[in-house]
Amino acid sequence: MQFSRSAELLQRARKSIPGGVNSPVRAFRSVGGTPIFMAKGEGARLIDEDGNSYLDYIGSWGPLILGHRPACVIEALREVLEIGTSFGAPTEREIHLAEAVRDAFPSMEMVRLVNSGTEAAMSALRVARGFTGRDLTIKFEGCYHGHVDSLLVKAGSGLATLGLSDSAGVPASFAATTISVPYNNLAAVEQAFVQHPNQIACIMVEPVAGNMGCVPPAPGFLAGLRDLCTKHGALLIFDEVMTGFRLSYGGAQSLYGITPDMTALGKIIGGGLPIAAYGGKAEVMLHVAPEGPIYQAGTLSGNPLAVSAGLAMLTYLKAHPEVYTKLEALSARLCATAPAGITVNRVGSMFTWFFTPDPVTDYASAKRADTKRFGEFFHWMLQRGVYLAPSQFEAAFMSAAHTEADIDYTAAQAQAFLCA
Ligand code: HOZ
Repeated sequence: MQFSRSAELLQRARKSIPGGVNSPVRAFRSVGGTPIFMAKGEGARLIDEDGNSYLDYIGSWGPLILGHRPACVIEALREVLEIGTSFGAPTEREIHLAEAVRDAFPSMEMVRLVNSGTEAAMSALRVARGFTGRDLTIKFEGCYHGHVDSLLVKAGSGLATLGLSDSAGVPASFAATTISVPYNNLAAVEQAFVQHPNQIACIMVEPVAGNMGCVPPAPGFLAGLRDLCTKHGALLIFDEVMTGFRLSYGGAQSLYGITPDMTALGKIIGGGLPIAAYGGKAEVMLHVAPEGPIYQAGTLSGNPLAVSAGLAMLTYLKAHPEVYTKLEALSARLCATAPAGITVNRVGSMFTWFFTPDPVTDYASAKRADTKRFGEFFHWMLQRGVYLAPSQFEAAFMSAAHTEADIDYTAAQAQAFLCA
């Protein structure tokens, strides 16, 4: 495979965009080589600027649960173009989307639409602080909640990929409001509550971690967080930006039967366009401006373009529960082929091949993976037309546009690498 056009574009991009990319993981820094510039997506495939075709297991980092350009979303976008793209004023379709979210996530009695997962997490955090009158947050090492200042502490995703534990530019006083503890470690959470009585506003957690690679919650972990929050008067916030509408229509909270106080959503609720949401109990959300004193706003929030795409996606998913059966079957088929020396973590259609023989249950165990070997694997697969996340510390995502033949091809390429 040739990547000469991508290489050329990178040279040009680096002159006007830091690193030539608009989000750091895309730069291939931890796997080496040149990021691939994409020209087109169709179904389960991406075509790059050199004309190479790939089976796509990134799916725009999660939202493309139906693959690229699903007919329902494209049709909705065509229709809305006749009406307008952004009014900065309320529209009826925003109500429909908020109702669809409430219907799928009964814990979200009230919903506010925003534009990205970062905004959703940041806003939920502010609301938790404003509502409780407390300043501290518990988060988990290796979890990532967007590039919110105070949450860039031992964060996963891009920071993990680049080997950074914190970001420059975050004042120490902001970082000091975050207590970071190991994922799946209830004792550490309990200790934090004991050490900071009546100061912890919330626990922010990815109910299935996707940003240190895929790491499932241990049995009892989420229920334990729920109990601790209730006991100590803190809010439990589920960051379901990745898991919402993916692990099931009602997300991880429906899958595991846990009711958080607040939820952040993104990715799928935009059907591939930028939109996100946060919400929770009405008694909490009624503290958000203009009803209450916690300020949060946005010109593009609820714009008709993204709302229409999201609504089309959610409507389709609700009407087609067989999508989830298919995703489960395809993902199980692919992950069943895990060879010796590799640990495969999977929940539904999110999964990671960790290059370590040992269980991966938290950030420390994820970091024991052989990232050099992962980089070799990544390029082997790329050369054979399989596009994986260019980082050991990201999840792979299956789409309903993948076929059994795609899965068998992917599995065969992976086996060939591991047996070579
Ligand atoms: N940090 C994002 C995934 N966890 C990657 C975003 C992107 O590069 O688009």
